[in-house]
This record gives sequence, structure tokens and C-alpha cells, in this order.
Amino acid sequence: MIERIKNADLKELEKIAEETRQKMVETVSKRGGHLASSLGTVELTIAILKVFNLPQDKVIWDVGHQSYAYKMLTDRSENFDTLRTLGGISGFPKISESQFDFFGTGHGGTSISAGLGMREAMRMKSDRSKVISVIGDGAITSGLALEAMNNVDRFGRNTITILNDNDMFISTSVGALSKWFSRKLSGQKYSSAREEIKQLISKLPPIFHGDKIVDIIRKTINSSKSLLTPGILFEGFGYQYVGPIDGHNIEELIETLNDIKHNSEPVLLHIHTMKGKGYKFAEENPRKFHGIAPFDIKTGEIKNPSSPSFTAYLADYLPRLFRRHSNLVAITAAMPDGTGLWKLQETFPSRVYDVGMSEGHAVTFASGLAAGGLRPMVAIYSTFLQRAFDNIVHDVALQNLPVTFLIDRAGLVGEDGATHHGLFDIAYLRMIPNMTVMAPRDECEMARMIEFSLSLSSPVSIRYPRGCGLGKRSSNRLVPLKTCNGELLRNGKNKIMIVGIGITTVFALEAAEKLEKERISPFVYDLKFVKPLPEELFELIERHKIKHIVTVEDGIAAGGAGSAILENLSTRKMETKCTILGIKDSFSTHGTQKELRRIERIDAESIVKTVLGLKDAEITGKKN
Ligand SMILES: Cc1ncc(C[n+]2csc(CCOP(=O)(O)OP(=O)(O)O)c2C)c(N)n1
Repeated sequence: MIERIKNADLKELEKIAEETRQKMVETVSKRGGHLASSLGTVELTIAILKVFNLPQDKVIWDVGHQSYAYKMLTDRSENFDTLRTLGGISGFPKISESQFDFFGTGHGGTSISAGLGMREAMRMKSDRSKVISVIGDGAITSGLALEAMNNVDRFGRNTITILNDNDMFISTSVGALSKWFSRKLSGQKYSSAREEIKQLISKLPPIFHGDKIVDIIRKTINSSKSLLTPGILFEGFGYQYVGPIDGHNIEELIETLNDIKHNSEPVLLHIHTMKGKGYKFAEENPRKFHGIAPFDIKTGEIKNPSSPSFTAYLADYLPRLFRRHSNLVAITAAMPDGTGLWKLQETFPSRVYDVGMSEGHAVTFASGLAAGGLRPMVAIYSTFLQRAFDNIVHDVALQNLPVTFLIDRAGLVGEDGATHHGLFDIAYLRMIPNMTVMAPRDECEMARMIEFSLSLSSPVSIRYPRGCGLGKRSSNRLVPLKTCNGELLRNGKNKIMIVGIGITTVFALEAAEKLEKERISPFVYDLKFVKPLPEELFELIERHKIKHIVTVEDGIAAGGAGSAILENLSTRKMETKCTILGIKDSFSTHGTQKELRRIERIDAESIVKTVLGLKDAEITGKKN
């Protein structure tokens, strides 16, 4: 395909763009995925492939959710219809997938840093090829991107940063930088003023041509450009600023890229694109089509709306909670939709802060709000909260401030794969002093935990998965949790106990049903609290003389909930054995949640197999 692009004239390139869009829409309508952003970068991808020599020159797609056209047009056209399926093409750039994926992305803000590093490595090898970082107007607002730009004047030679400005994050853009970027009008005014002055100069008598006055006028126009466009900001960082240009005009893109590719100074090319470009429904509602489940191409409607999720429940519940507690405030890092804060934002706009794609700032901002006497709730996906680890430790926990973390998409998320699984939060939160760590098994319990968190004056984390729990949804009369206790859900007849945490409690119950048919009757305990661990669990183990516990968690096994129990059994010198079912020491792939839970051996069948694999003595307590 790259060959076809290299040899194509403009008409042919436009045809390729159309074919690419069509195939992209067809595939995403079946597989789900990040459609709107990828539709916006079709022309840019074609222009990059036309002008640069890949794989010598390298491209890094920030976040990577806009790289579908790139995947198709480099080397993955034939199997693109396996997008986001088990064993199929990943929804994000992935080094192991293709020689054209130079850097794996998924979390935003990395492309400039990684690009500078990659370019520096090339410089050391006297390689003068280009590194091109494509970053959105959302991702460029993240602290990491700003830190990287602060180093552009030192390491940025032969790098090109393309700012793909579609005036949107997932939902509306926020922050001062967005306002800078939207100086489009000034940019247009600048272009027409420049044209007028050019024409005026050309009409001056020849005697003036080459004259100092004309020269001064030219220079003044050029330097005033950066005052009228966002250029001044980037020039301050050491970039040569080019643009803004139309990111859907292949001819203009190719011409501009050809111009700047010979410039060894760092260049920032500012392009304007439209999210959802070329597919009516995505153009009309780019927010819905940012990340979409399989849909009907003709109507744009989602095919099988899933059952209401933890997130949807939270969206309904939070406005009610906020009505009762006037000191509550909520923070999102550019994800009011994904985290379920959107209804709250509509109901109490002044009490919801969307701080942009900046998880670290979101957490420290929350600690400031808490120190000032408010009660903040920070809603961030598990995987993105990793970005704010030190902010949690140093700014919240060390100061023992009452901040509640609402951690969505905890566990295996499914089709988005390795970059988006939320597998580490239990491990990285339970080791932090002052932090309480909880996981609800259903939506109603999540609300109970949130209420409980308000009774504490220290940090609290509540983690819940993508999708739904047991489906208990009525919550008009919520009974808040009173103590840090779990819940014995099932009395067993044998000496074995299955301990679930959050959603895996549901699998533990299913497993117990199946085991009953095998004449094995386990206890089932819902841990609820990873930290502090329920004292009651150890009392139950002693009281019922439990020989073996099987713990199951939707998170990394190392340092997780099972690990915590094992540490405690050992400290207490208890002889009960413990088998930990959790994610092994590897990055889990993409596929459906169901497939992945099976592969990672945390589903009901795996629990059954584990129990059946135990020695009789461990199940019955009887010596052989
Ligand atoms: C660190 C991090 N936080 C949050 C996200 C979730 N996220 C994915 S795309 C996106 C918005 C990106 O906006 P922009 O860079 O403008 O790209 P666009 O989708 O508009 O093309 C967000 C917040 C992420 N991928 N990484």
C-alpha cells in the first residue's frame, strides 16, 4: 500500500482516502473502537506516507487511538477486520505488531518525549532520518507533553511535531492551551493580511524591490504571524511553527510536509481536522463515536446496548449524593463521559472540575481542595491513575487528606487491551499508608462504599470494573457500610473457602454452584476491603478450620489482594494454605472480557478447576 501511495497522483490519493474511510467505518461498526479520531487522520496518514520514508523515518501516534488508517495503509490492511479481537490487530500502536509501529501508545502525552529520545538515539548513530510525533490538542495539554516540549530546543533537531487540532478532547476541550489553539480566526486573518501586503509589495515600482523597507515589511509580517497564531507559544519552546493548515487537504499537507522535511530545526506543524470526518453520524456526534461499541452503519445506533454498567449507575447516583452533601466536589481528567461524571456536571456544574488530560494535576488539585476543607472525589480509570502515583502518595496519603478515588475500568477491560487494562491499582494502592482500598461486587455496593468513604477522614480508593456487576440496582435506601468487614456469602460444608474481591466474588459464587454438583461445598467470602483486611476473615478461617483458601482477583497477582491475605496468614502463623488466582506476571492482551478472564484463569471455570485440583485432605480436612 505504501508503494501505491508513493506512485499515486492527487486523484488516486483521494480515492485511497475514501476507500480507507469506508473500510474503517465497516470494521469499527462490527468490532467497536475509536472511530471519530481515526477518521480525522486519514489524509494526514496518507501525506506522511507519501512524503517520508518509513521505516527509516519514524512516526509516533500519541494515545494511538487515531492510528487505524495508519495500520491499514502500512501493512495491516488484509487483517484489519480482526481489529481488537483476540489474536487480531490491536486498537493501539504496538511495537510487536508491525515494523511500522515504532512506539507503543495508549496513554496520552508520550509522543514528544519518546520522539526526542528516539531521535537522540538516531543522532548517536549518525542517522539523520526524521521522527514525527502526531499529538492531539488534548494530549498536548498533559504535563508530560509540556515537559517534553521544554526539551525540544536541546534534542529536537530533525523532529517534527504535528499538532492535530480538532478542537475536542473526548468531549469538549478545556484549559488555556485550547484557547490558544482556537486562535484560528486570527490565523486566517493573518493569512489574508499577508496576501494583501504581498500583493501591495508586488505593485510597488521595481525601484523598491530588494529595498530595505520591503525587507523590513516582510520580516515584520513573518514575525507578527506568531503573535496572531498559536505560534508564539511553540516558538518559545524552540520550535519553528508552521500552520495552521487544513488537515483534510492532501495537496496542502504534502506540500507543507515536503517543505519542512528538509529543515533540521524542530518544527511544529499545526493542522486543523474534524473529528469523525467523512461519516455523517460521527461528524454529528464525535463524542459518541470517540470510542464506540459495534453499531449499525445506516443509523449510527449501537447494536446491542449493554446492560447498565457501574459507570451508568454512578452517573445516576452522584447527583443524588451531591444534593445531600454540600461540601462534595468531583474531578475528572478529561473524561466526564467515561467516568460517569457527566450528569453531575450538568446538575452541579460549579462542583465538577474537568482539569484536562492531566491525572497528576487532578490528584494534587484534589488534595488542595481537601486541604481547603472540601471533600473531593477523583474519578479516573485505573490505568490512567498510574500516571498520578506519586501525587497519591505524597500529596494525598502522606498528608492524610480525605480524598475518595473512584477508580473505573479496574481489571481486564477487554478489547482496548494491554494499555488500558487496570490491573495494578490494588497492588500500588494497598501499600500506601493511610489508604483504604475497597472493591464492590455490584453497583449498589459501590454506592454504599462511597457513602462509607465519607465517614472517614483519610484517603479511600474504590475500584470497579468495566461493565456491570450482579445487577443489583435499587438504591433508594442505601445502608452505608459500618465497619471494615467483608461478607460471608455462602456457608460451606467443606474446609475450603473461595475469597472474591469485587467482581470476582460473582465468579466465586458461580464456581461454588458448579462445585456443589461435584459434591464439594466451599465457603464463599466477599472481601470488600483489601485494606484494612477484614479481621473477620481470619476469625472465620479459624472457626471453620479452613484448610485452603482460593483467592480470586481481577488484577495483578503480585502484591494484590491474595498476596495481602497470604502475608497475613504468615504473620499470624496460621497454617491455612492459599492459592492466588490473579493476573500473572505479563501484560494481558486484547479480546473480550470473557475471553481474557478465561485466559487469565480468574473466571468461574478456572476457580472450579483449581479447587478440583486440590488434594482431598485440603477440601475435606480429613487426613488420608
Ligand atoms: C494519560 C491518559 N489519560 C486519559 C486518556 C483517555 N483519553 C483517550 S483520548 C483522550 C482525548 C484525546 O484528545 P486529543 O489528544 O485531542 O485527541 P482526539 O481524540 O481529539 O483526536 C483521552 C482523555 C488517555 N488515553 N491517556
